[in-house]
Amino acid sequence: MASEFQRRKVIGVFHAMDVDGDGRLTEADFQALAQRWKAVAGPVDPERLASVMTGWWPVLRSAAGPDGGDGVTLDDVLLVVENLNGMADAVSGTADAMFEAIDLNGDGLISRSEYGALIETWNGTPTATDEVFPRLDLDGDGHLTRDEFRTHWTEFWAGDDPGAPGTYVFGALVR
Ligand SMILES: [Ca+2]
Ligand SMILES: [Ca+2]
Ligand SMILES: [Ca+2]
Repeated sequence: MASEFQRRKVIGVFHAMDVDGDGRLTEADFQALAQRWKAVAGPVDPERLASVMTGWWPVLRSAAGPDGGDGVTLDDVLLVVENLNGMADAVSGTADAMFEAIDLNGDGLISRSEYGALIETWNGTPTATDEVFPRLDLDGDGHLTRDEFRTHWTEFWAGDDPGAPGTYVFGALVR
């Protein structure tokens, strides 16, 4: 079972991914997300980004069972989250594609403003990140490195530690 903490952590992301707001994730939501990303992406190959994002769709859909055509619920997503420890390569590959999409100026680092653009794109709405960014910037040098980002991304999806900075990788403070 996913913990109550994991549920609270994932629910905000679930709503951000549910682009049409019907409470279920469908392939159409994934395509809409991929389009949103393509519009703002940094030096990442847009086809690679889209394929990484839509690549999660069959995984989620299979968690929804044979009737997955009805869409994927929050509980289905949590089922996948519970099993991510066995999918470390897929998780870090997604982190890397996201990192390259966020790195708008292609200098190999995520600045505070690039991070702000990430969260805004992900949520589809302006979101304050001043409180969050310093928690993610582990060495305080004003940037997120690829390793810092990968650590946080993996912690968010596969971890269960409320004290870990990765809890805040999507900007929102889990309450
Ligand atoms: Ca939906
Ligand atoms: Ca950059
Ligand atoms: Ca740093």
